[in-house]
Amino acid sequence: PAAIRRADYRPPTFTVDAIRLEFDLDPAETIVTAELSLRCLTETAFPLHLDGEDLTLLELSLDGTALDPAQHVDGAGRLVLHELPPRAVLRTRCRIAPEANSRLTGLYLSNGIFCTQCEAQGFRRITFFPDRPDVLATYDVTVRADAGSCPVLLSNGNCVDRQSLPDGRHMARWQDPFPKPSYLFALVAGRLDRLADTFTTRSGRQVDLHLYVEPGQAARAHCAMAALKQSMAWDEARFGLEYDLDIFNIVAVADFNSGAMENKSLNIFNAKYILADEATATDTDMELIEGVVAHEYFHNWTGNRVTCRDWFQLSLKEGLTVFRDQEFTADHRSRAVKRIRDVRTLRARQFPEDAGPLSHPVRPDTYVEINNFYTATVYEKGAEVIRMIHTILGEARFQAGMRLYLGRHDGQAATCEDFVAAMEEASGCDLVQFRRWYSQSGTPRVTAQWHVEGPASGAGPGAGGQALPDGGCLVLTLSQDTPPTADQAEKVPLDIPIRLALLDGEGRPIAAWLEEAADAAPDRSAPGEHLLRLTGPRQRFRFRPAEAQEHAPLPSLNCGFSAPVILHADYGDADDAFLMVRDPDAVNRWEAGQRYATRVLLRMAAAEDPAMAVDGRYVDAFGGLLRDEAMDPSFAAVAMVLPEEGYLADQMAVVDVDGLHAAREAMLRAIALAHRNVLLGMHARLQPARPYRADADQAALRAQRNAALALLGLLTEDAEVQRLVMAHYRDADNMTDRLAALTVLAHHGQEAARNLALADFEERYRGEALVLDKWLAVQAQAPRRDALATVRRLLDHPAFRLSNPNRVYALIGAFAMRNQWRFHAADGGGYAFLAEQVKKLDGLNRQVAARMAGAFGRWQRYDGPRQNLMRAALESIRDMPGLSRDTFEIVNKSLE
Ligand code: DPP
Ligand code: ZN
Repeated sequence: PAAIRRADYRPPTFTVDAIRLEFDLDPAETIVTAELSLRCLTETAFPLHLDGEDLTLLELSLDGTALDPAQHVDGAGRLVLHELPPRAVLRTRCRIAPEANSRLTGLYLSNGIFCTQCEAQGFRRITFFPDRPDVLATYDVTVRADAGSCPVLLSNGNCVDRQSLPDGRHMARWQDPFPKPSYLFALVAGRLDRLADTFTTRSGRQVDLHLYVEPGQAARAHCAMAALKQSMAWDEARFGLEYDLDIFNIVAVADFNSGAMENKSLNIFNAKYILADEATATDTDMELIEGVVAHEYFHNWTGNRVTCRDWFQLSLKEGLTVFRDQEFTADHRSRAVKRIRDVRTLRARQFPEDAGPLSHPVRPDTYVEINNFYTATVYEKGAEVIRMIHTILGEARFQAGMRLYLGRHDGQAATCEDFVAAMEEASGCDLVQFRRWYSQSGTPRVTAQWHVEGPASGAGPGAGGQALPDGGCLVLTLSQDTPPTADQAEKVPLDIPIRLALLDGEGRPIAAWLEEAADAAPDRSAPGEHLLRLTGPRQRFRFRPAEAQEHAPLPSLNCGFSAPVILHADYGDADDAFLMVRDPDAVNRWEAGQRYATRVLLRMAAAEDPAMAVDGRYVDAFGGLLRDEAMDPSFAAVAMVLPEEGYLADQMAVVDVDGLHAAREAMLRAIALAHRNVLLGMHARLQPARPYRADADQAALRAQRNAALALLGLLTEDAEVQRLVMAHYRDADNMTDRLAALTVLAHHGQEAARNLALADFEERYRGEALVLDKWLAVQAQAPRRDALATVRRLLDHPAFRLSNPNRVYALIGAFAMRNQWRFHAADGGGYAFLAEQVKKLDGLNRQVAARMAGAFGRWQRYDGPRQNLMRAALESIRDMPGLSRDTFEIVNKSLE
């Protein structure tokens, strides 16, 4: 399959001003009639190709003259017109088969509900069309279906007509006044229950909010509805952006490839990101639901009103909208903890992507299959790029830039360059070098060194290297380099915004002047904080404290994770032990603990017997965290989690799978043993209110208490602790607590307790597909020697279905991506299993297959025997006859 290049972009030769669509819905044979008002944009526009895929063209006419369908469809399935007047009306009648559509793109059936997914290129599976985001048309859509099986008929925009038809059918007609690209088209028809509410915008528009779910599920839609209203209010308050129609619909379906889709006024969601109540969803699920509902709603401006010129610009809408949803969550939950979670996600998913065979810039230059580019780089790193612009400009100037960008490009298909240009113009800030973040792949490494200089000499360490006398200064040297990546050998220096503070011996920020501050933007964050811009390969910054200091100041660098870089700094264990309790920047306080743990765990993994090499000083430092009762519980909960095995693996030249696992388990056990009573006390003290309340404060208490439980759970032979875990499971009045205890029991419990809990959970939630996904995932992630055998057995469980993406991610994905120890078992069983599943999936749902194949991406980082096994697995996939373009691209790049 041929690669598509950004450099080859050409504007369309024809556009479609308006499209009228008529659907006669039927599971096996749906008839789609389309009338396109075509308009020529250039002198020579022929031949015109309209995209089409898996369509049977029944009739074709141009300006009322019938044409022979057989003469106008080429070998690639496209509709070809050799001659056209400058304006023409093209009418097509096509047949499609929704019930045979297992790829879940285009028009398909989910539990008997007709629904669509058109991003990125699904519309061509519905009708012939220039299926590219820079062709914007108005849509007029008539849907006809059986009234009994499809009482609800929805499309974008406003409903303008609704009538009964003969033969038990009925119709609805929808018109969307906003011109939109085809990827934002949506249609839903089926039997659905509705939760209704309203929202009045600040200019007084009353908007009907309708949330559609499978019958009987409406009571579980309240969390999503509340999130929607909160999002609408927040976007007005923080970004000044209002909703623009009188109706906003959300539909939740069971079978969906991604999280959700922002179709104009008719968002379609994976039910996983809508349905929640305390009995079936955890606090984390609810936070995710809020975030996804917000994300899709925010797309109405950043994505829909201003869309992307081409798919290389995907981050224009995704990076920006992720930034917006992150800020939404930060503004009404704990900002620091939200940031820590996002940093963790970035490191777990994006840094490895940048360092592996699938690396690509935020704005890619080439792709084979666009669906493979809905990546952590485009989304999460894209959001980091927006966040850095926000950091450099500050909120007020950033918002001015947003107003200019949206005002200038409203109704258009824009580029990343358009966005940066607007930010630059509105703020007066120079972003010339900064633009490289869009074009350069790879994670920059920033190295920091510092020393004290005395007043007289101006060189060498200050008195004794410790104190900083009057007139002395702290010299900080920052250097950057980006290692070559699979897609780009040459790298250039980036414009990296580094927030930092200098801390005194008590951890308080010192007031200091930055000398030679030419590159520094004015300070605008916390007092004593500085914002540096590292633009060259190596720069020195001299800070002169306002007063003499008894101790050499300790820099707290990259506060709030101001730049998505890998920081190598001069910190030792003692510095980190200090910073993990004293750093006033919560993100860096967490960071210090993680850095310290990482160092200790890597040392342990390298030892002959990791369990014998436990670092007692780290265990003590961890105790300091646990005993700090003043600590915000939501922060404590994240600070009590050791770096994951996958992250630790990324820090090694050659991954030591077994050593890392042994080291981490040994450290967890040592912490639990040493601090057993503190943890028991924490578990007893942090009793959330009963009955259950979902709010953030209560969720934080549960999170910290469950973090204590998870540590205690390592004490498998401690009868008192094990009774406590069982009681925690049994007495839970919500899913957060029940799942926390189930996880402890399934991962570390003794056989009898483990089986009891797993059987109870299975029985209790029989028929609750989304809850049983958790049950599948817990078992797939178990650090147990029999994990693969269990996963294989669960493939035959009635709760599992290979055709449903959520089931696949819960079982196969959890095993391959979140059970590093077992997936990478030395016998290669995990690899053979994944290859088998990818091959089965590819014929069913190529997007999901390609995503699963990505789990092999890091194969070159393992030892020789494992590399051979993974390469063989990849080759066996690549050589499968009829392999999809999607999976081929991932596998082939991995092998290159
Ligand atoms: N555009 C979607 C989203 O990220 C992806 N399906 O919201
Ligand atoms: Zn999005």
